[in-house]
Amino acid sequence: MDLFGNIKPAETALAGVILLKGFALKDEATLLADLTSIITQAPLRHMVTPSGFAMSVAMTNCGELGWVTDRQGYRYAHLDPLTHKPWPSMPASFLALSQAAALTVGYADFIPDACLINRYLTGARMGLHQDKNERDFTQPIVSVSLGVPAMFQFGGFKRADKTLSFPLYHGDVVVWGGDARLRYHGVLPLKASTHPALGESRINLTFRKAG
Ligand code: MD6
Ligand code: FE
Repeated sequence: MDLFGNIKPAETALAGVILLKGFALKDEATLLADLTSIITQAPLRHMVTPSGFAMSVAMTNCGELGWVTDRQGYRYAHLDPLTHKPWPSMPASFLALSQAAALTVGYADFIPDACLINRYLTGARMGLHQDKNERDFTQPIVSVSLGVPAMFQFGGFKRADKTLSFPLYHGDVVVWGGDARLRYHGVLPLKASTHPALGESRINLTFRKAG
């Protein structure tokens, strides 16, 4: 795994998971202002899994499509089930950041139509899962971490496979693609901590070409 190595474009498609440390830091102020505007229009909420449990992570979306879960299953939807309105459009700052990150590791034409926004408070976690509700697995996922640090778990292609954990800090961006695209991954329970801009929370933005 080439996770902490230097970026070597010829190898990135094989390695599949690239950590760009601090890549989003320069855009912090704009990202946070745009985030506030999105959450005002489409509030964070605890969605319910198909088996009926409320998720500990609160979620919302922006972009043409939003990832949702309820008793009917996981899917992408054009309308916010809470407001019955389209999701807020993807801010220019979000689009530019995700495209710059994708381009940095060799994806020249990443056009995300979905940005899932996850908010973790102390103790919130995300169990091991695969991201497989998207149409085209040759498209990468770009993941932006803001706020308090979290331990990200990265596993194999079966849920029971061994995992590695590594910390994600404010401003880190991870690009997933290629061979890594369908690996199991998750987030360990968030440790209590405070960030100057985001208080006790961690925000994760995941950009995808879903449709
Ligand atoms: C999170 N992220 O970091 C959850 N999935 O809060 C994900 O589930 C994720 O960061 C696919 C690719 C990148 C990710
Ligand atoms: Fe995921």
